[in-house]
Amino acid sequence: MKPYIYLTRKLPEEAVKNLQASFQVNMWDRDDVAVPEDILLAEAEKAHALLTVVSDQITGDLLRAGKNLKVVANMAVGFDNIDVEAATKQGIYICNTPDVLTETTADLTFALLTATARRIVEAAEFVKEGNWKSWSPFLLAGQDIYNKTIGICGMGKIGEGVARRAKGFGMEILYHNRTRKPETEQELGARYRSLESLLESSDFVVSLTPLTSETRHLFNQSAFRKMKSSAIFINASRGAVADEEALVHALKTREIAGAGLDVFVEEPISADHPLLKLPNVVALPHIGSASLETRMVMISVCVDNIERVLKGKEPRTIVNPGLLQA
Ligand code: 8YV
Repeated sequence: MKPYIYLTRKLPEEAVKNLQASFQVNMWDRDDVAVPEDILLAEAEKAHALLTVVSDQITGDLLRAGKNLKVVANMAVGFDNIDVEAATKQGIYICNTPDVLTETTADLTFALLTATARRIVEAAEFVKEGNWKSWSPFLLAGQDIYNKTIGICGMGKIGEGVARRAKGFGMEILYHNRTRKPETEQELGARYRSLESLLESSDFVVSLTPLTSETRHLFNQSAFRKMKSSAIFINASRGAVADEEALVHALKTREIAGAGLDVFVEEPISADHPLLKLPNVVALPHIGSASLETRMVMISVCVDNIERVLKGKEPRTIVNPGLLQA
């Protein structure tokens, strides 16, 4: 019997064919709706490997039910959707896709900053809807980006990518991180700040921090109050690092000027969500790493990790390295 792999999303035919050469493969092939929890659980009970995405909740119960399960390959660098501790106890490898999405996600983060500051989405809709009747000096005037101060919260690889782009725009770069990054400070002139000082001094506050128990609701009412009233908040990490209710309040009362959001607490976000009713919000459907090239590489990293584990080798990108020593 060939080992059984379950893919929670539709993958390109080529990738599925390659896997089918050595494995039995089944996948959730609907793009309009995510795999329901009960089906995912039933598949996890049978599977030797799962290929998942960040909106799949890979809970301790699911992992414990996966009696044959050896590896979960998550098509993302983040893995807050997975109970890694439970996986480690069960001896299940959790793999992610670091590095390959760094530059693509930094591109999108900077594009979101640009779109929000210069009101690009609003302006494009304005033209398409036939509202452009005359030119006036302040028609859709936004904010400058060059020479402004960017505050990057979470100076990992993607944060560094955003800092490199900011340097090209002549921005002053501040950052906050668990640990200081002397090389980044030297290379990019980034300056370390406490969170409070970063919030107070930045024109653009950019969240690229992973979601952990420490970063949940890091951007809360008190954080938004510390920001400049002209500040723009950009979130390209995880929705729950911000308290969305506090964010709506800060945007409505103009405690801050705008927000560019690629991530939300609930994804997909409901069209009725108060954040989507605000004119000073640019909202995207979690497309940080969504370029054709990068998504293809992310898939091959996942497939490679799965193949390696099912063939008795160590995976290349693993988030519970404790297992390697075990
Ligand atoms: C994922 C992401 O690609 O890498 C991450 O952590 O959030 C995105 O790049 C996307 O969410 C699909 O899982």
